[in-house]
Amino acid sequence: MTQIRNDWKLEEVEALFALPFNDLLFQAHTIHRDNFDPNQVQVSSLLNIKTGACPEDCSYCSQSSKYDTGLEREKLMEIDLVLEQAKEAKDKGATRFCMGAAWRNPTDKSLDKVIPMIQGVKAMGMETCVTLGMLTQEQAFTLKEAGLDYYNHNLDTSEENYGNVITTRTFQDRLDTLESVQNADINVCSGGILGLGEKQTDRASMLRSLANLEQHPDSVPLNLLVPIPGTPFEKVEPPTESEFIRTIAVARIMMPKSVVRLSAGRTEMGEAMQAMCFFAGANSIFYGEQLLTTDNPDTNTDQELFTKLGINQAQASSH
Ligand code: SAM
Ligand code: DTB
Ligand code: SF4
Repeated sequence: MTQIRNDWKLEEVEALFALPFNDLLFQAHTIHRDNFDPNQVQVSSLLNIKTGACPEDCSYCSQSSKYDTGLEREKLMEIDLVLEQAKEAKDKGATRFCMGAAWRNPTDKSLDKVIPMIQGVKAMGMETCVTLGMLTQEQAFTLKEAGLDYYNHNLDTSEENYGNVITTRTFQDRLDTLESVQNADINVCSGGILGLGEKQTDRASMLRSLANLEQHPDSVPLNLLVPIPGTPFEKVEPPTESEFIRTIAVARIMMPKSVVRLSAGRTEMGEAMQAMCFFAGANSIFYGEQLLTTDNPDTNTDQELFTKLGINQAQASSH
């Protein structure tokens, strides 16, 4: 039986990273098989409902107002357009629709506008997810009442590396929001980005923070940085393929029942790389031509990949 742990020590996580690649992958894949159908992948589609002019200074992001990335700012989208996009995503096979906003935090007034979007998407029979920045406890309860299934809020990097990436909020702020979301009994989606100039120990530390949460995140997105011209991290050396795959494998071992999402960065990954990520324990992707502001593989390419690998798409679970 799989044991769920919340007491990982950094040395233990580093020891997993240090295993020979085949031993690490074998261990991760065995745990994956014990807990999931190894040939099933969940697909989520993303929509940026409010673009740009974000007051935060996240050094990787196209939407921060601190950097000139050439992105046009846009107001919060009208609900009809959002639901049209959700319908399109559903028709293409997505089971979850995730709406993102370039906010530090939502105001209560803006939250009131997002709620009918959540309800509209849910009424279509899709799972709902939003990522709106920091939340108060009260706002988390409001979202729960609205029927929200998942809240995405990434730790992004290790506590130790956090100040090199973002200075307008703290790692603790992120943990506080995750706590409010879990208190409200909303499923947590939280992960991070690789390629922020972090060391392997930072990756171990980030996964440790996720796995040592009182409850493991239900979903763990692992993003490969999409380099954005104009941001401080535009030219950072990316991790190697094996480093990225190792991180997925370690996440799978530490959080055996969480859905691990192979997230941003897939346009730069070939078939074999993605196949290795699925073997290592990834069982979800972002699906659809756009992430938030950058490109994602087109759906035909992803369908072909699934066919070649014999992968089935998971159905939406009833919430
Ligand atoms: N503003 C909210 C927040 O930061 O929580 C929600 C939207 S924000 C864009 C959602 C997540 O997208 C970030 O936490 C980060 O992990 C990811 N992200 C943003 N830009 C990225 C990039 N260039 N490459 C990879 N992941 C990125
Ligand atoms: C997550 O972990 N990755 C998604 C989603 N959660 C919101 C966002 C990826 C953004 C990639 C860069 C962009 O398109 O702007
Ligand atoms: Fe704003 Fe989120 Fe981008 Fe940070 S990651 S600048 S909070 S939109």
